Amino acid sequence: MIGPDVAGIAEKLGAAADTATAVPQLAAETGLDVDAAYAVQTALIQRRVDRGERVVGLKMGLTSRAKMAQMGVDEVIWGRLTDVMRVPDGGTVDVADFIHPRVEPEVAFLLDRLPDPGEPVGAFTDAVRAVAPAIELIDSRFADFSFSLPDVVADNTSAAAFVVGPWSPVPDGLDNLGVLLEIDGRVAQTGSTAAILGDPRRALDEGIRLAGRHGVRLRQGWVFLAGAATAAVPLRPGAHVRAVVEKLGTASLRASS
Ligand code: OOG
Ligand code: MG
Repeated sequence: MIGPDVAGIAEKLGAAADTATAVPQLAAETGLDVDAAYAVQTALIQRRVDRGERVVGLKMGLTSRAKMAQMGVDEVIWGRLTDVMRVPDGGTVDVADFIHPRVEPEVAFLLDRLPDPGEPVGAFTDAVRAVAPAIELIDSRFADFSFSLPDVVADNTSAAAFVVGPWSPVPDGLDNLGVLLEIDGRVAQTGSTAAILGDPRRALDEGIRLAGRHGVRLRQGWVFLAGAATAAVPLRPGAHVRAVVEKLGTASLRASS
């Protein structure tokens, strides 16, 4: 049997992102399973690397029930972050660059000395040099922001842009910090870091394990987004977005009008 056209699907999803044009879901029609979807994601990232982008980190998706419920997919997934996706803290994004952008509050880790694949993570403070509040801007390339598990994996887990706030040393507990997402000074979502797999530190174990299955090893100096603590909120032109994480501070971005 001939498998799905990995290169062709990657080209289609890459072009959809480049032109900010939604495409219909494709996994069911092309027989794409989760493993083949990660192969598409790899090809999609290679396409970016070929034009000069650099992989600078890894992101987890659907690590909270709030997100699983919002998206109707109940598996933890991971995707790649590149330098071009990074927006400086307080920076501005152009909503016209995206199809239907949404923002969500996250916790970021700055990776340090990581264990070899297959070894336990050991001390979190060895593996992570610093932590920060973060905002992820997600933008599914699928129409209506609606997808199956292999669709969203192939689409690099909707990754589009991210903002990392100021780094702090790893605090004693990360497992129950209050999280707020504010839009134009109004609270849009509230949650806790406990929503992220019970403790966002667990997201790192999952990231190492799940990416390792596909031969991807996390690197020192990479940014790691542990996953949203709340549901995502549409980003409107002109909006000012702040993610506030107790003990860690604030990350912010603006959408051009
Ligand atoms: C998939 C990506 C989910 C998260 O933090 O849970 C994600 C999506 O919701 O489009 O990034
Ligand atoms: Mg996210």
